Amino acid sequence: MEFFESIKKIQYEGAQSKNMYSFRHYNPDEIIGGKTMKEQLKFAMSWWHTLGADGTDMFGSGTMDKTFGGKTPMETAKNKVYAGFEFMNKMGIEYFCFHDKDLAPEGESLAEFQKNLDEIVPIIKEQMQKYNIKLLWGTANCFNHPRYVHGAATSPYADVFAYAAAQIKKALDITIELGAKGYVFWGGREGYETLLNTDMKFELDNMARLMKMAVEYARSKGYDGDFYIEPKPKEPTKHQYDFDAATVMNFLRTYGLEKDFKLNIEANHATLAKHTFEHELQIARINGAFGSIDANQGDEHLGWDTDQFPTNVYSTTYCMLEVLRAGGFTNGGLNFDAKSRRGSMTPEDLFLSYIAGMDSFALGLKNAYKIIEDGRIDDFVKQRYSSYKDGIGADIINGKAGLKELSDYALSLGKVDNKESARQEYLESIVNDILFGK
Ligand code: XUL
Ligand code: CO
Repeated sequence: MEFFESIKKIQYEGAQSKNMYSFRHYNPDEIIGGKTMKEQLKFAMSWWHTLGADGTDMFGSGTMDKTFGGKTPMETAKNKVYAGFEFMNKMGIEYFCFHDKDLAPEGESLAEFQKNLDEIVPIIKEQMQKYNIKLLWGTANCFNHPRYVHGAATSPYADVFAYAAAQIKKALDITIELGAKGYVFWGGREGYETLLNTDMKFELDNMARLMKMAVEYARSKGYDGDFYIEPKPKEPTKHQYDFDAATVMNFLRTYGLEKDFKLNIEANHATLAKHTFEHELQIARINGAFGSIDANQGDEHLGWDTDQFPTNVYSTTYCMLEVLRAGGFTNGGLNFDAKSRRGSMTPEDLFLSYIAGMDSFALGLKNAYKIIEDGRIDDFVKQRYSSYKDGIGADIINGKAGLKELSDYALSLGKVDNKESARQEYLESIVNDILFGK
């Protein structure tokens, strides 16, 4: 059965094409920076948005039919598998990501949920082999059900902690079974609404405990991939413990988890934390924790997580600059944690949305590579710090000069003025010339 009959496989046609059901910029086999675009970008489909999100929002019900013809929850779950693989195949997407709950209905009990998963996972495995599509990462949804109202690992109630542990164990089993090299923790309810009822230290300790258990369990099953934390400052809780990349790094080091964990950086989460996407990526990179990316964008006028498809090419350019500087993806990739707008409700919109996102990232990759090749920005930065290359600067770096020596040196200098320009506008113009100059 074909679910998207009106759509043929999306092909690269080049920038001159006016066919919006083609890639104008993403040419999977074109080499950029020594690798094919496909290898550099490692696009992944998010199961939840793509096959699940039906346009429901705080004020209205769904505008899209995501049952894929299923008459029962299990039939829908099975049809989603076939629809999802048809979609990925037509888009030329080679990876996907899931939450346990996206794949199969929870039913009436944990045992029933696990039984349902055991029925669906072999179908997914068979489709993965058929289309040569891989799993980028798996995760457990420990935030949606009312039992998680006060948290999962950070719940004050031990039974809830145990339930989350059971979900994570099963999600890890599936992730390992399907051969992924990534497992994500996004702490949707791991935060607080008010400190008046919260023991923050206890909750943070428990969050680390559950992560340690996950690492120990997965490693005992031979899993050699990465674990990721996905930072987000707020929403759904008022304050989330995984606030931003720097906060998460501190958490990982405090609890000795930094060897097993990297970061999964999401664009819209960065902006909610009042950071740029590239800031969060750079924090991950300079801490040796660059892992994977949830590709989307927020709306600068709205203070919540809109999960829009990324079309801002400056943002994809600065993102890909960070990815290239990090040496590219290893186990991670670009997962479209993005949904078509509530008003973009047809199946065609799903394709158009993904094409828009993939083409925007293809442009970002090409631009980022050009910026590196051009070299003027990197040279400027290098030059800006060149006073540390020799003389007193080198003594500071090599530990040869302490406060006493520096004080003596400074006294010998007389007046110290700093008239060096930071040249921000000049650098922004270089970026524009590279992006838009002929
Ligand atoms: C929520 C979010 C999640 C994670 C996975 O804001 O980004 O979908 O990516 O749980
Ligand atoms: Co995400």
